[in-house]
Amino acid sequence: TPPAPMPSPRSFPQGFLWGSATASYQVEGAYQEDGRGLSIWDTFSHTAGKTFNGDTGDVADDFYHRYREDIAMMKEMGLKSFRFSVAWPRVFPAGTGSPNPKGLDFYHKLVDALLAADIQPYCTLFHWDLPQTLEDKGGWRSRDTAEAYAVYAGYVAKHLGDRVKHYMTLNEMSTFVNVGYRDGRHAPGLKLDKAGVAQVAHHACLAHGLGVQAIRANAPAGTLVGLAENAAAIVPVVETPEHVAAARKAMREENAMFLTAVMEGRYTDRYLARLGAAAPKFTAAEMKAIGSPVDFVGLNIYTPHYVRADGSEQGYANVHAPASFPHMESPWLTIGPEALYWGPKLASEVWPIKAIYISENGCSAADTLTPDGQVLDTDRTMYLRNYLTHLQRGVSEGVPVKGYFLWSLLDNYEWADGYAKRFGIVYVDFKTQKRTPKLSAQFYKATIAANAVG
Ligand code: PNW
Repeated sequence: TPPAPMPSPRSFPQGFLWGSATASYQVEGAYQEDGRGLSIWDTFSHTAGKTFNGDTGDVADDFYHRYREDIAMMKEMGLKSFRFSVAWPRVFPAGTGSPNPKGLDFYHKLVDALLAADIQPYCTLFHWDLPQTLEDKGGWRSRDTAEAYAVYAGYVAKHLGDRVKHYMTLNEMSTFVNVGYRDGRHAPGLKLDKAGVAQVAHHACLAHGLGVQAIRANAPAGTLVGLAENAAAIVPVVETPEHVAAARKAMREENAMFLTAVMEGRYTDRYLARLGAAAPKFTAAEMKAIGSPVDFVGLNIYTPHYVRADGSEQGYANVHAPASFPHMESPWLTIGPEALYWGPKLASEVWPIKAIYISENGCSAADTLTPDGQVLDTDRTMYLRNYLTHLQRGVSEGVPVKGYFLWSLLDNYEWADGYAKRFGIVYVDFKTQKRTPKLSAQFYKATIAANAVG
């Protein structure tokens, strides 16, 4: 029985889409099943010294076999939607060429099971598991990968399009490009120079744009297309007109490499000037494709990006976190709940966006099982309550946020951090695959039931 809704002024509009998010490589496992090709994450995680403890996604949450039970859990929590990603190498084991029908079958079954539970599927077409065969031919350094992506995206949209109405092209271009190709901490583990990184970024943007066009060309009319980007969620340190004006400028400029390019179909002058000779090579036709209109914008928001007005010609200055700034279990995960107010608000002021989804928000925490088998994650609950309170402020002021996907449903494979960092509202014992909803799952269930944050 659902908990009795508490009367609260902090309610969300009727129909607000409460969901949770996952990604193929982080939850599925079954990495050699039904003809799946290898991805750059299989290669990377199987290379000694690349991930914490040598952890891989070979098994992960075994979601490939357990999705029915996990969907039952979602239903019990009252989730209205579920964001999952399709593993490109399941569908095209070599990235291009012949599709693998057995690979797509899994997503047919997943989508059918979600709809049977009255949970709306939101499909991400790329969450970092690039087919290894494509990496061998240059990966995102090659423009061909953007073209191959569009063929793959169109193929999936054609086959799932009768039931999946929302697609996100790429997840977090800024993370997979910068962390995978500049810092080398994520697959494929490269440390390219500035020009190399800028070109990879351009090909990612191009894949997004060509993907939008391919999805529209292959799915029924009315299909909605967007992306899920972890754009810098700019927050004015102080809420005064001058700092807010500075924040608006920062929103465009700090996101020039990805979200601004996609929203405007151009790189900002400052971005190109900053790169100088390292600026990407591009054509007008490519920029037009990159700027293909989207139906919605997904924002993955975890941390605040503080700025202040500083009287400079640029119009703002970044304010970096002092050493004592609080963070969650992952050191990068600084706590700034206002990011869920300012991020979507500034995005909707700077660009003409019809609909915004918070495509990810959540946190890692040092979860432990009590002797009687519970996980009392008051820290994660605190984090969620605070962030949702600020999201509610925005929605009540008219910021067009239509839904929220909590990252994540389950503890899962946290990339280079392996299984050491837990982001789920459901605890997973990775030896037995036993699921235990945490206290934060109760909080989320009550929030959904009340359609308000208490
Ligand atoms: C996102 N940062 O990654 C990804 O979309 C998920 O796959 C991931 O599990 C989740 O957030 C938690 O990390 C990020 O350094 C990785 O700011 C790093 C950052 C942000 C998001």
